[in-house]
Amino acid sequence: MDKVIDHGQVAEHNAKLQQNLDADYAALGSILARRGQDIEQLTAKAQTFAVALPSWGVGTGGTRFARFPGKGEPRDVMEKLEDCAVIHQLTQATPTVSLHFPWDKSSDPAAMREFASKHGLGFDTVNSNTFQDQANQEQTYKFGSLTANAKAVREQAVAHNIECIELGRALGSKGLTVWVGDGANFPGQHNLRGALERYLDSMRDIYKALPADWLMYIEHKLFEPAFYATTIADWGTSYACANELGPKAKCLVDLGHHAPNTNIEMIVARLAQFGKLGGFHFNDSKYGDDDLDSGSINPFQLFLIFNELADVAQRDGDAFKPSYMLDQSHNVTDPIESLMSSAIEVQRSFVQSALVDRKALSAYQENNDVLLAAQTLKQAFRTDVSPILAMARARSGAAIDPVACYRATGYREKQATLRPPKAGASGSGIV
Ligand code: PSV
Ligand code: MN
Repeated sequence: MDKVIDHGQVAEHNAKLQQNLDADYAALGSILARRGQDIEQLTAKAQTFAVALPSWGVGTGGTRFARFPGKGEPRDVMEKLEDCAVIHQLTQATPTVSLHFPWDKSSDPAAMREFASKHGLGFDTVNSNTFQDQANQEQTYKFGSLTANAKAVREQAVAHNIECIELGRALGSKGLTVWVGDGANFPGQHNLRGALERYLDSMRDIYKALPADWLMYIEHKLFEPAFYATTIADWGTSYACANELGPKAKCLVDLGHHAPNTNIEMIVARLAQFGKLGGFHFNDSKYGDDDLDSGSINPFQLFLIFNELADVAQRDGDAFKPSYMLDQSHNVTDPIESLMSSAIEVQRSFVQSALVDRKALSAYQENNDVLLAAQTLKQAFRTDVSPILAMARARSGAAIDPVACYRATGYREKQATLRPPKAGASGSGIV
């Protein structure tokens, strides 16, 4: 397997940290043993964890006001894949990349496939983009895409989604995520019910083009860019549409797409209960779609979401496999560092959720012992599983401390020389 970073550098980094890690791991192992938990089993579980990287996340993002490009950021999809390979090499937690079209449309998909397979990467769900106009596009999405009044606009948006399926198929993807910014900015701008009817008609046409082994993920978002009434604003609408469309349509929960204080873990439980939980876009936020690193603002919420997923896994077994993706935008951090940190934070919640004593929790719930039920969750959440995560990485050939190792390699500085800014380059896609 080819490596972007010299394997010797990772080994040298790990050698310096291994002794301390062994001591921390042994200490945590005895704490967990007292609770009847086997650290080896938890480490093996951590090694199975995987979350997809958003191709658009390796570029420096921006806000509605400005974008401050970073040094050595990727200028095309091959360079994005190179950065994704670094993230996976140092974490061994991100084996797939989620592409966004047309941002990642390449004239040489064979080269993409070759690079990916040489570096142990696969392609996750593909994402369509009808929230922006592209150069030389015939119809504008100014007044909507899949919901537009004009049939020609809707047809163009449907055709783009079908093209995304074709592009993804050639790369080995198995799903299409559809997020539209469609909606109204003013009361009266459009007929609320009519817009959803048109959305469903368009989605039916896309659904028909799905290969047999593909899923379609409907991503909802409370607001922005349509501030008055977003057509697919909430999980209820997403669920109703997924139901209308059929078994291959599922709901995707992006953590940043809800009003502050929304109980997202309850949404997860509801969608799972009715067989429509398809997957996640992990990120964190203070206010709305802030696209911050996972676990940076509200790690307890992330843990509670994984606690619900552990409950579903206990009920439904291994058959339940929601797709995990990161979706974040980096304005002030190095995107590679942020994506590594996020992958590890999501993995942390995954492992912590396995620490919950589910039998005890059920008994406390049964007996209305509210305090001990809450403390059962808190005990798992408060347990620092960092040695488990680091040991899982060390055993999988990744870095014990990915950010420190990455900085020591000087990768970013090297890219700053190798990748001088070029006009028209597709930095991150997020403006
Ligand atoms: C929209 O805010 C979103 O979460 C969707 O997933 C998009 O595809 C992505 O961000 C990139 O803009
Ligand atoms: Mn998203």
